[in-house]
Amino acid sequence: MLRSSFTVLFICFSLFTTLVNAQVNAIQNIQGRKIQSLNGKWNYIVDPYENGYYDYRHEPFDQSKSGTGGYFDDRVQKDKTELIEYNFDLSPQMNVPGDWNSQSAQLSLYEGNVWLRRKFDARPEKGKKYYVYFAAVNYEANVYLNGKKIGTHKGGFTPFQFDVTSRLKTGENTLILKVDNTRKPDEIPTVNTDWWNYGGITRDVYLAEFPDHFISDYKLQLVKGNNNLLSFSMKLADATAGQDITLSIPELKLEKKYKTDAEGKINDEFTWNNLALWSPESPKLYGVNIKSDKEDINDKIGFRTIQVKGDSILLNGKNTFLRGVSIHDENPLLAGRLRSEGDMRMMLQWAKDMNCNYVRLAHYPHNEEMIRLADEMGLMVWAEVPVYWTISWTNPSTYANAKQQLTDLIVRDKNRASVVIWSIGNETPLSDARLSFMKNLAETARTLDDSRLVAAALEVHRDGNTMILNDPLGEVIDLVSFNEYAGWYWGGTPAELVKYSFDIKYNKPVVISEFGGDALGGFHGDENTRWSEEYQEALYKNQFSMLSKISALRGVTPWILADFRSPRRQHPVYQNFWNRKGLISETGKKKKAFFVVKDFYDQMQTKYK
Ligand code: GCB
Repeated sequence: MLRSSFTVLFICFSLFTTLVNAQVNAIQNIQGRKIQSLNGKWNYIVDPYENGYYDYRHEPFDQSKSGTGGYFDDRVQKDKTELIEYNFDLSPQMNVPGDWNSQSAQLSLYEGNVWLRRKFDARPEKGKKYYVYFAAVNYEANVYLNGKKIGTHKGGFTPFQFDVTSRLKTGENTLILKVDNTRKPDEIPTVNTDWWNYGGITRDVYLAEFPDHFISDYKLQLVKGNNNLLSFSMKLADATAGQDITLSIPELKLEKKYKTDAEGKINDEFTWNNLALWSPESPKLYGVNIKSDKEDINDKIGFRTIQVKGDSILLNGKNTFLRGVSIHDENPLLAGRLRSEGDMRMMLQWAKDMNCNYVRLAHYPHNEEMIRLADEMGLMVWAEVPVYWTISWTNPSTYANAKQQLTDLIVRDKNRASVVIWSIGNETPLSDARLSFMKNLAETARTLDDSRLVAAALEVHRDGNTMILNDPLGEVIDLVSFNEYAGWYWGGTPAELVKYSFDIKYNKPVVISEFGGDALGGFHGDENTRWSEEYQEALYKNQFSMLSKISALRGVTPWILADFRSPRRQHPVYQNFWNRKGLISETGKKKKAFFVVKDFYDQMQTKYK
């Protein structure tokens, strides 16, 4: 008897946790859906001891018998005898989207828990489905609607949503999040990085309305290596057979009619001959429409192929050099995450000013809007997940988390022509455990999307004046992509760089994913004076001479477009919590090295015409 009630209890608990955590991959093209923005001013409470989450015996309130007692109750004092030790109404407000570190001096270095609350009105209609959608929350979110938990999510840069159909009220609703950006060893990323750990609801929040059997996911892209063969797949949120679906591109007078299969899916490949292909020189996007009897979704999609042949990278079949730069998701002028189209445009325009045709969006998924802008502005993209440095390679839940983040990135951006490379990590130290972790990620990427390249930023090892690239992961990925900091962390003065050569084990296109050195904008000296613009300028000139010895060199993404904040960078004069490797300073001024890169790119553009 006792045993069976335990079993029942266990089943109930499992059911509860599954319901609470039920999370499918994020819905494709959220901007193209019926959405209500929940951005704006949110009230917040800083909660370093998680007082609003645990009782004094450290039991979570939301798992207690009553399921109440936490800040998610959003209580206010009803009479003067009542004891309530928090009050959202009287608490300060911050902007969402927005990291908390750049919105309050008190929170600049804060890592921990903050509660955020937004009230909103809704008019739910019968027969419709409703989701709250978060484009990104860093790092762990516990989400409550009208006092009840609707889900939890980990991972600071990818979108997620929860079904709130049964919880949404007509009239006023209260959405509350506990956001925790504490760094932890088993998470992705781990405790050790070189960027600011911006916490909060850093990207858009929406309430989205859907009909029954809505189109949750779709992909329309060219098949690898074939400039005329389109592949179209589509999936309904539930397995409904026989639904009519029309795919059309009015500009091409292309119209295709389908019926969903038993799983609610469509998979098709068809030839189309007069496509104007997407490229940085001509970033052509087509208006694409996908219609069911209940939905009408518009998107803008470009078509191009990307592949590797021997040591060449072929874009639409044409030999290409990736004239790139690395970028963090941070506005140096405001010292916070990029949060508007203007912020993103500024960064990508700076890259274009340097004559880039390519950007490395390091070290984690950037905003979907950033990728859409790259589509529109004509920049190829290396998109990455934060599998960075020392990950817990043997922990299965760490792997599951990395895989989920990679999946969410690919699902979100697989229709963007600009994305040509999925990067599965950066500078991960050699070991067997790491190799199998990374191989599995590479396989995941290829299974989800076989139309792009898979890469990772590897490391070189030195033997005398030779830089050796023999990381076994090089066998698995499509590029020989690696970081090297000759002339900064090792290797003497910039003038000495020319003595180094490379020993690269793999016959694949070489793409240098990072190199560079720091310069404090406006600080001048001779070319041997560390931190001066002249040192950085000489380092870049000599790097380009050194790298030109690699016959298979097919691209570079110097580190980095703009100075960025990092708690690792502590020199009080030159750094002050800023990594100064930017080609553009914290005040937006182009440093001397910027023009060295531009010159090199002008030459490469002519060479690869
Ligand atoms: C690296 C890392 C990058 C750092 C950079 C540096 O190798 O990949 O995240 O910021 O070096 O400045 O040291």
